[in-house]
Amino acid sequence: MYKLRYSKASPYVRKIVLAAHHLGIENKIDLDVADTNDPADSLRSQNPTGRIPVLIKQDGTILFDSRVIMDFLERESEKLLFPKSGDLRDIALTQAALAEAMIDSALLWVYAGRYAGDQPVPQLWREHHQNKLKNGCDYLEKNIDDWLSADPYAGAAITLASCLGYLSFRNVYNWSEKRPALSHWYQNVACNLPGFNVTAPDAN
Ligand SMILES: N[C@@H](CCC(=O)N[C@@H](CS)C(=O)NCC(=O)O)C(=O)O
Repeated sequence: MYKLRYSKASPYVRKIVLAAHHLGIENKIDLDVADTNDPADSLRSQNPTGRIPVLIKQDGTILFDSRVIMDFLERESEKLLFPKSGDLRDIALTQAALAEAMIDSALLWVYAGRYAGDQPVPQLWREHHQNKLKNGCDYLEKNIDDWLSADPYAGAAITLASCLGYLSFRNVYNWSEKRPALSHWYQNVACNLPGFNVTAPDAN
């Protein structure tokens, strides 16, 4: 068994749990809620920057961040998250990297409000990240059919599904408006990923 320091709202955690479902090893993972805001949570002794996800192996070895954990889980299974080698691997990892960069912008946007205290969040900062999300979604709208619809690379599809789910959950960016191809992909591919419903950030 592995222990996963976890929060249901976290898109990076969701990526890991969806990956475990895809690999068929979700039953090997114990979810252990972490409070990233609580300095007393043991999380900081596991990951000095206090971020989740963190995976703790049976022998006590600690792994972070989500890319490292995904790589480890893939090696623990018979299935693949990304092509093993070659150009297709580079392409699939690049697809996942775009979705991760969009998650990063979404988190920075959310945290700007959360940690502003009584100061207003600079409009420039909000726009900076909204523009990245808009450009990322415009790019996906044009390319999603070639990329991910026919036979998606699981690791890339999982990361993008987590990203789009988080954008909606936190009302960061209305990615589906006037983006029929991306909306179609979400309904037909993302929503059918194993574990999609149970890992939704607003699911009980
Ligand atoms: N690059 C990291 C990002 C992890 C990350 O930012 N996690 C967020 C939750 S989604 C977090 O722990 N935030 C708390 C903080 O930054 O203090 C990964 O892939 O695991």
